[in-house]
Amino acid sequence: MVSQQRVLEKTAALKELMKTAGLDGLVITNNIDQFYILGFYFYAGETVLLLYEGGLICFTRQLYEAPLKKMFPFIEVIGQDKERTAAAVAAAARLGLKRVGFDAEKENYMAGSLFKASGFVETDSHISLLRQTKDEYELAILRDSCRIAYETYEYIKPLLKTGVSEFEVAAEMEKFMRIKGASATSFLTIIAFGENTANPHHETSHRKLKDNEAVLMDFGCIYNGYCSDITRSWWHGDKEPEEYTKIWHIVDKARQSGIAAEKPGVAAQKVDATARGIITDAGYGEYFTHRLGHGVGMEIHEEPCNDQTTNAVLKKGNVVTVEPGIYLPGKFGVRLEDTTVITDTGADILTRK
Ligand SMILES: [Mn+2]
Repeated sequence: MVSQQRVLEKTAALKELMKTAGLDGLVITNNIDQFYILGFYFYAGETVLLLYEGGLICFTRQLYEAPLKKMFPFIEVIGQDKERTAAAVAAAARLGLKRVGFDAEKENYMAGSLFKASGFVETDSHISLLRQTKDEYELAILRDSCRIAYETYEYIKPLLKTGVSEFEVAAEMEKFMRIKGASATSFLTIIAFGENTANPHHETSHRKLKDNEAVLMDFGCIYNGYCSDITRSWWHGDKEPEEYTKIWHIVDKARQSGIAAEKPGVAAQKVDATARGIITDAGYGEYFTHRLGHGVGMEIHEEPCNDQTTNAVLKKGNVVTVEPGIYLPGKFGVRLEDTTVITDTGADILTRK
């Protein structure tokens, strides 16, 4: 539950951005953005928020009206089961708002067309910008979310026996995370055995684990609304091929170098280049086929991203993954991933105990 104080802080920060953009109103229709502002989880399409200098109006389903009024006495809550987008447009006119923005990137075609026809203007993703920098409240939750993911790895690793299927392992891990308080997985759990580890986005299957083959798991949970993301790879059995050991250590060095390169003021592109350089110099550059990492928060993929094309510069409070990999088609692959937070002087690993 988010405090009323925090709602006021978030809306104040958003109003500052609105002022800079010359807006006297903003409609918020994305349910994750709404969760960020109110700490209340609406499903997609249920709610329209209208923020303006004088207040915040929430057009939502009838059934939420009473609980929301109780939670947020300073918000106007209007419960109606239809035409909420039109109601927000009418309210903006009634309030005499001159320049109301909507987040064009996140809007669906129907609502966006109505907003445009009503004179609303397309704006940048102001809330996405705010969401990039995590405050102490959010970091405390992200630490818990990432710790649960790490503990799941520690729990499952000794349970991996020859003959178990990828689906069985995924189910056991997901149950463990739920019991720890997670509401869901943050994406589809990836469990890969043998040659499946060479596919970076393998779809978990009925494939059974054999003696002496590679294991890769990439997973995370949503805990109090915030995602975690971790990947671990190891060899199952006592006949680990030399090449597997070799690429594991290269990837681990790339992971450590990437994290060591992270600090405020550093270009995210440089973090990617640092880790990628380790793999390229070792002769495996063509087998590292994806970006180094991505932001993590209320969604599993957010800005900023550690990749080769970004203009992002890392800031204190960004939460980003570092996940280098080497994938040898038909043989095996290794990916090692930690979720990290940018601090005053560097980066801390969150996916640990
Ligand atoms: Mn990831």
